[in-house]
Amino acid sequence: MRTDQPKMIYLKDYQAPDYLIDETHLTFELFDDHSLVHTQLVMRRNPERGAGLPPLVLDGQALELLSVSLGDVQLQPADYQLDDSHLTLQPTAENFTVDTSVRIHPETNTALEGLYKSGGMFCTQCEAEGFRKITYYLDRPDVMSRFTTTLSAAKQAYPILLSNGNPVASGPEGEDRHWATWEDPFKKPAYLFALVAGDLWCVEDTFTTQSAREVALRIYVEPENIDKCQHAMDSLKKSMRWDEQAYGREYDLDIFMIVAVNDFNMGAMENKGLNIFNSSAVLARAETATDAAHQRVEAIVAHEYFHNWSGNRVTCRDWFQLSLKEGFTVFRDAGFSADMNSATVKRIQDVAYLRTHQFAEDAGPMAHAVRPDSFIEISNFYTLTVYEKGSEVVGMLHTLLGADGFRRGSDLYFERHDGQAVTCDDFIKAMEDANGADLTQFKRWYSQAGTPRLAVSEAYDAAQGEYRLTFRQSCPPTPDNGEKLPLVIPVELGLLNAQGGEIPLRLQGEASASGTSRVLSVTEAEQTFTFVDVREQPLPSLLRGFSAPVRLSFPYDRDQLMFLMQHDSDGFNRWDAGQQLSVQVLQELIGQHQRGEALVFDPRLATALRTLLEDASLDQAMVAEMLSLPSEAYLAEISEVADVEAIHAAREFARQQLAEQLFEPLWARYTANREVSKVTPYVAEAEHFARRALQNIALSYLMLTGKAEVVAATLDQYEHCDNMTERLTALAVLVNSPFEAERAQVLAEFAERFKANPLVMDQWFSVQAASGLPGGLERVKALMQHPAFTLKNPNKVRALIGAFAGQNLINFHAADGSGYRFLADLVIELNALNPQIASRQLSPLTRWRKYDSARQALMKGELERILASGKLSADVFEVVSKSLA
Ligand code: B3K
Ligand code: ZN
Repeated sequence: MRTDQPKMIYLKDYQAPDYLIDETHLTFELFDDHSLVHTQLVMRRNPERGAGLPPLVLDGQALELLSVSLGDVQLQPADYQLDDSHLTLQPTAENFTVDTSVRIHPETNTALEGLYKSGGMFCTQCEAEGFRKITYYLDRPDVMSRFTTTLSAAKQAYPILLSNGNPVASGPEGEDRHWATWEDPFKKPAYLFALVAGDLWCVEDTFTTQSAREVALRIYVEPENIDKCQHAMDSLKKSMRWDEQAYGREYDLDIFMIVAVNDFNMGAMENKGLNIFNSSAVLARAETATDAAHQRVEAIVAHEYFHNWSGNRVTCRDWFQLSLKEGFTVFRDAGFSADMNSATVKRIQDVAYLRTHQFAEDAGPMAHAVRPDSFIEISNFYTLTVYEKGSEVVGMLHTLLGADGFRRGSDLYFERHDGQAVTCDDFIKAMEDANGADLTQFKRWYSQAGTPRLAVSEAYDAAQGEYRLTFRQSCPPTPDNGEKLPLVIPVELGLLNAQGGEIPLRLQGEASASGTSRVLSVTEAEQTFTFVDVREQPLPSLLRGFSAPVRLSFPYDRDQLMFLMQHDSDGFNRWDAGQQLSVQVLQELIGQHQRGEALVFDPRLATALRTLLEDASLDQAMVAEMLSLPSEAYLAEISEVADVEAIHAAREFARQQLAEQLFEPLWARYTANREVSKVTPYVAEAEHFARRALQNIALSYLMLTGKAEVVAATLDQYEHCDNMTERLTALAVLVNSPFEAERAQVLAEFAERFKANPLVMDQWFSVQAASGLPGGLERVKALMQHPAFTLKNPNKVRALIGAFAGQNLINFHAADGSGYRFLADLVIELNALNPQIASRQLSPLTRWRKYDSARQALMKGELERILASGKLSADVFEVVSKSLA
C-alpha cells in the first residue's frame, strides 16, 4: 500500500540490469508468528553495461532487514540506503556476494502475494513482483539465476516441504522441526520461484518422455481432497504428450509437482517444476464439479504445463512483453483443448468470451495494446487483451504461415532463445526467419490498442461473372491516442451458391481456381478483391473460424443468415450466423421496448432453431451452443448506449417465446438425453459433455413454460443424478423460476449436502448472485452473512460479488445506484485486504461511459468516492484514475 501517487513505468525506458545474479541460495525458517529468510546472492557486473561499478539497487517491500553483508563484511546502516522499496549497496568489485537476512509475516499477508499462508499451509505467489516481498533481490524477469532453497518448519504441522527443481537433501532439526533442500538446475527469473510447506497428501504417477526419461508426477492437496485429483493427473499426462507431438517440447526435470491451495488470486501459477494452483483449477470429480469445471481444470493444467517452455525456458525480458508468454501459451492451450474435445465448440466459446469481454476492455478506459507501452501496476495488465487477444494474434500468425510454417517458427524460437529473456519482437523474428516472411506490418497488432472494424461490401457483375468484395478497416480511438495504421487482417472466406454449395475460388489474375475456402490478407485501409468465374450471385461466408479479432460487418438480411446457419461448411460461421440472426431479432425487440410498443418476436428465429433441434445428425454440443442466445453482457457491449432494462426484457421475452414455440422438440431432446444420463455413469469426455449441454439448455428453456411436468422433471434431475452438471443446472433453473417453495427446498438441500466443500459452495453462491429475479442486491447482501462466505478468499469474492456485478446486469445496474454503491464499498474494503482482487472487482464500474446519463453520473460518483477514500493501492489507483480521466 502506498500513500504517495504511484508512478507510470514506460517500455521506452527499459535498460538491461547493471548486475546479474548467477546463483541464489535461500534459507527459509518458517514459524507461526513470523518467518526468516536468509539469502546469498552470487553476483557480478553485467558485462553488457560497460565498465564501472554503479550502486546496486535491490528491490524489497515490507521486509524487516536484520543483517546485510557484502562479501565477508557485515554492513552497518551507514554503509547502505534503505527505503520502502529498495536496499542500495555499493559493490567494490566486479564479482561479489550479498548476504541478507530479513523477517517477514506470511501469517498476516492477506494480499496473497509473496509468501503467505492459505489455511494451514505456507505457499508463494511471486509473479509478477512478489519475490521482492520475500527478500531483497533484482526482481525483474531478465535477471535469471540458479536457485537452491532450504526450508525448515515444524515437522507435525508441515510434514511436506517443497520448492523448485529436484530434492537433494533433508533431515531433522532439533526435537520437532525438519528441513529439506531443493536445487533447480535451470536458471530462472525470481517470479518463477515457489515454496510450499504443509500437511498435504499426494497422488502420484509417472510419465515417460519421448526420449524415454521417466518423470515423477505429484499432485499435492489437503487430505480431504485426495479423491478429486485424478482428472487433473490425466489432464497433465495428456498435456505432456500433446506438447511433445504438437510442438516437439519435452519436459526437463525429474519431477513435476502441482499443489492445490484454497486462497489464490488467479487460476494457477507456472513456477518451475512446482506449479501452484487455485484448488478450483485442480479438484474435479463428477459429484462436485461441473462439465465446465472439468474442462477448465484440463485447460489450466495444460496452460501451466505448457509454460515450462513458453515462459520458463524462454522467458520475458520485461513485463511489457507479458503476452510473449501468455498470448502464446493461451494459443497453445486452446489448441490442446480443441484436440481433446470438440474443436468448433472450443472456438465458439473462446470467441464469444473474447467478443463480450475483451472487446469491452478495448472500448473502455483501460484499453491497451497486446504489448502495452506503459503501466502503473503490472498486476493490472494480466488482462483479456494480453491473454486472449494475444492468443488471437498468435493464431493469425498460424493462419498466415500455415501449420508447418508456424511450427518451423516456434521450433526456431525455442531453440534460438532457450535460457534467455526475450521480447515479442524476438518471437516475430523467429517466425520471419523460419519462413522467409516479412511481418513488419503484422507487428502493429502488438502496438496498436483497440478493436479494428472491418466493413465489407459486395458488388456482383452477372455479365462478367465477377464478384467483388471491398474491405474497409478502421479502428476507433483509444485513451492512448495512438496512431491507427492499417493492420494485416487475415480473412478466411468462402462463397456459397443458391443450393448452399461452395463455389471454387479464383481471384482475378489467377490461372485457375484453388479451393473453396481461402485466406485473404487485407492489408490496406480499403481493399477490393475480385473473384472471377462466378456464375451466380453468391452469398459470402466471411471471417471463417473468426480468423481475426475484429468487428466485422456485412449487410446480411435474416433470410441470408438462416441460409448460412444451415449450409455454411464452416461450423463456427454456422453458429455465428445464428448469433447475428439472434442479435437482429433481439435488437428489434429492444427498440420496441424502448418505444413502449408491444414486443413482436420474429418467428424465423424459432424456425431456424427448430430445424436444428429436429436434426438428430448434428453434434449436440453445437446445437446447445446455437440455442444459447447472446448474453446480456454481449448485447450491452454491442449497444451504443446499453439500456439494461430493455436488454433484459427483450432477451427474456425471446427466451419465453422460444420456450413456448419449441416446447415439443425441446422436451423431446431433453427427455431423450436425460434418459441416457440416468443410466450412464459420469464420464468427462466430449460426447458426454455434449449430451448434458443440450439436455441442460433444453431444461432451462422448458422451465420458462412453468409446466408441471417440467418442474417435476427438474426436481427429479436434482435428486437423481450422479454429477454436479445435472444437479447444478436443476438448481439454477429453479433459482431463476417463480417456484418459491421448490427453490427454497433445493437451495437448502444443496447447502446442507455440500457445506463441507468450499468449491461447491462457491457454485451455490454464484447461482444465486447471478439470478435476474428482482431483489438481487438484498440476496447478495444476505449471502455475505452466510458462514461459508469470507472476503478474504478470492474464490468467494468472485463467486458472489463478481457474479453479481458481472453477470447480473439488471440487478447490478439498478436505477437507484444501489448496486454501484455496494460495489464501491466492497472495493474500498478489499483495497486494504487484497489490492489485486479489489482492482479486478472494480472493472464493471469502469464501463460507465456505456450507460445512460443518470447511470453514468452514479457510476462516476462511486469511482470518485473510491479515489477520495484515502490510501489506495497502486492497483486500485491506476484503474480508478484511468477510468475518470
Ligand atoms: N502466470 C500466471 C499469472 C500470474 C498473475 C500475477 N498477478 C498464470 C498464468 O497465466 O499461467
Ligand atoms: Zn499463463
